[in-house]
Amino acid sequence: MSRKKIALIGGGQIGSILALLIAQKELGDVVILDRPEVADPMKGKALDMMALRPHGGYDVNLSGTGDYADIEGADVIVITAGLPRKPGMTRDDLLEINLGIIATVAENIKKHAPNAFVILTTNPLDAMVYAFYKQAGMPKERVVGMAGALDSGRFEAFVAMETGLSTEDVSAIVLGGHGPTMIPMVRTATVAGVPLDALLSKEQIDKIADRTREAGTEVVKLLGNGSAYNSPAASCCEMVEAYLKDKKRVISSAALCEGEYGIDGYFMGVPCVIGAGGIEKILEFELTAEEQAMFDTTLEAVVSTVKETGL
Ligand code: A3D
Repeated sequence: MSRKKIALIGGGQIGSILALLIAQKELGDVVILDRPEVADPMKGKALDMMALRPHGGYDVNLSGTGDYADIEGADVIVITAGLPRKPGMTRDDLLEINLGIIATVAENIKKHAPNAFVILTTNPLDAMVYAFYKQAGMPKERVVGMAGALDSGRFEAFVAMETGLSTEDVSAIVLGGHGPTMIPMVRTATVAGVPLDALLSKEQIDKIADRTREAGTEVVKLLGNGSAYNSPAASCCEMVEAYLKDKKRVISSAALCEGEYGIDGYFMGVPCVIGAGGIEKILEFELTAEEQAMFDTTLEAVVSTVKETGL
């Protein structure tokens, strides 16, 4: 039985951590692809992680490359290629340059690994996943954006920090676009089934929701150069694992909605069942009038960024 092949397009901050996480979980062999001019540094990163194997207790192979021929037949692809934000930049400021990068990536994936399950992180996420989908011509079940997993994780982390309770017991989801209009779903969040409003004041809950919406920007400001990478890599790894192990995990992800939540033809952060079929299902539930109003606002923001792609 051969191992699964996982290609990472972009071996920067997220790509590097993700390679290590995938290796430690032995999800498959990892190919890290970046621009041809940095093929050697990619080979160096991969070799360093090969040398970590005796300490890390894993046996999968890692390799680095600048040549798309090396991703031939990949089962899973995670695209992180593109520029990250610098302090003062919004995600939308990255649109033009990252759009060009995604076009090249889409063309090469179509050629070398058309049967892969593809996860994107490149920002502005909701527009980049749409652009990739339009250009790669792959089925909607196998194209998804990673954002909700991270945003939901941040929400859960802040609830755990504020209550002093275990993150293991916090269950919370963030819906909508990956930007300041995202919707931390306060009403459905619980700690082991106990609703948030039984544990925290309205003021505390509002503060957590606001911090969740701005968590990426908070990290960008503190880092001073680049954006968050550890938690995004872990979020991608969770999605890769759900697919390869057919786990039927429910993970908020940017999936193509065709009627779900009243959205038609846009990728939006919604609760997705991820298993061997890729995005197997989008789970729908009724929103309150207030939540629906927030959903309308986030959809407007996504549509406006997508329109800027001209696709
Ligand atoms: P970074 O460390 O700069 O890595 C990006 C890598 O992409 C670099 O190694 C580049 O050399 C490489 N690259 C650039 N152009 C190409 C190309 N044409 N082909 C192949 N590789 C290329 O960034 P990062 O890893 O920190 O972030 C990657 C992306 O994810 C950025 O766009 C971030 O804004 C985005 N991001 C998204 C989230 C979400 O939750 C959606 C979170 C964090 C970061």
